[in-house]
Amino acid sequence: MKNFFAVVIGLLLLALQLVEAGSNGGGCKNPIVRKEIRSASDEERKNFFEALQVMKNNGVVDKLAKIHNDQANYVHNSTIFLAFHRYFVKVFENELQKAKPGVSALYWDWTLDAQHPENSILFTPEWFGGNGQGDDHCVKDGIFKEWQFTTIDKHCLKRIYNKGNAINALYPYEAILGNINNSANYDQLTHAIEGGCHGFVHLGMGGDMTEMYAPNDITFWLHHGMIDMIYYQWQMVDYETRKNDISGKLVGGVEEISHDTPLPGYPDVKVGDVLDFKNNLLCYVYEETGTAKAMKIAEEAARKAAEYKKSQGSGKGNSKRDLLGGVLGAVGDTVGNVVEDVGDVVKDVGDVVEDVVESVSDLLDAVGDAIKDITKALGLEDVDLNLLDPKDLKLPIPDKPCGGWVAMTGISPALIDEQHKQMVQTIKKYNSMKYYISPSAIHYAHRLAAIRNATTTSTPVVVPPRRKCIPRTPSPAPAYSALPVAA
Ligand SMILES: [Cu+2]
Repeated sequence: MKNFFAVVIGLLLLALQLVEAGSNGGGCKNPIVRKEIRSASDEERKNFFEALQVMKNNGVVDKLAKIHNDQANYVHNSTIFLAFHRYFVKVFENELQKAKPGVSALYWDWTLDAQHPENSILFTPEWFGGNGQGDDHCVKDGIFKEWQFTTIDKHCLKRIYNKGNAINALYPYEAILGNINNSANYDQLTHAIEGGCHGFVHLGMGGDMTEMYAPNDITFWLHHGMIDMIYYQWQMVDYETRKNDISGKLVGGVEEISHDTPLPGYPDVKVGDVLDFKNNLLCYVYEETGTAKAMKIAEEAARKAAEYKKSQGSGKGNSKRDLLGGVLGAVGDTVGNVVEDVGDVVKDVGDVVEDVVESVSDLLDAVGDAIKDITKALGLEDVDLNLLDPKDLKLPIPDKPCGGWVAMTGISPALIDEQHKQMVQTIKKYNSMKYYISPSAIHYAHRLAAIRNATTTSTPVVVPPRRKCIPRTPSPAPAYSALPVAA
């Protein structure tokens, strides 16, 4: 009898394990939570920075930059872009945890800085420092200002903002949502992102970020955390269908990607291993910054406000009725109680007028509450929109990416133009909504308040705007089968 129960309990435990395994593809019970760097606590950021210093000291930072540089031709301008970089960020995260247990990868939601990226808190002396200075464009502030790199040669960290002291506007979340909604499969998404929002960040910062050893700049990892989160958000729209979805051509445009395709630089890892973020190997989730939620609130508020204004302004009947209500109201005060019928009419019209008045206060409330709600969704304290230059209430149109960079990546200029066109259309659509306020604008108002109250400021350096792109030779497109086997 004792044995019988032992067997039953054993079978039950086995069944439970199978259910567990079947529901999440393995034992990913406590996924790592990846946060936006500004949402992380001071303690979490401190640990992250300390882990990075350990990784710099033991050569890991340089090793990862070299891997990216060596595999560059196989992992860009190819459908493998998102899959490879997903795993690459995971490798980085594993190294962080080896350096300091409990540290996870963080990401940078640059959509919040889309309007004026150079004013982001990330580029302050207390964080990653700003633009490069002097003839060699070395970054001379920030916590890692002393670092020297070894890939390809010995050098300081370089940044050369693409607009002199400023960075070309980045994709706002409105345009990212467009990418997510318009991509029916993995292949479409990966190309939309690689030649779109991804390139703008590299190109905007310049220096090491526009080289294939970009991981020298720690912001590379935060940027690719964001890129991976966009992929994650796209998968979450229909997780069951999209968790292992893969399609498209590898570099060279001949071979089709499959779950068995080995990852460049990591021949033991297959593409099929790095798609589902809930599997054993990856096992993480993202804590989102609330941009998607904030946008929904902003859109709804704008729609309501516009609807109300339209009914009030263009509907001539309405304003006549309002006028009539006003007149009858005044008359009604005196004669209403004399002639009962007229009194009733006055009462009816008065109700209509009251409705309208109520709508006005509703409108004010709606817009006021919406701003509060958007701010809350973004996890910010109250913001003062009066700090904004009125033009910053709208989203700027980012300039087209630089031709030299386009050549280096090997991505088709026609595809990059198409991505840019779509993004411009999306931004114009939102800018045409009179009462729409982008989460980017709200966040920028918040940032401006912080800049105003800052006790430390970096010495402004005058850098002439770069008008021309550095000419680049297009990368040769190797056949994927020529993939070198890593040592
Ligand atoms: Cu890359």
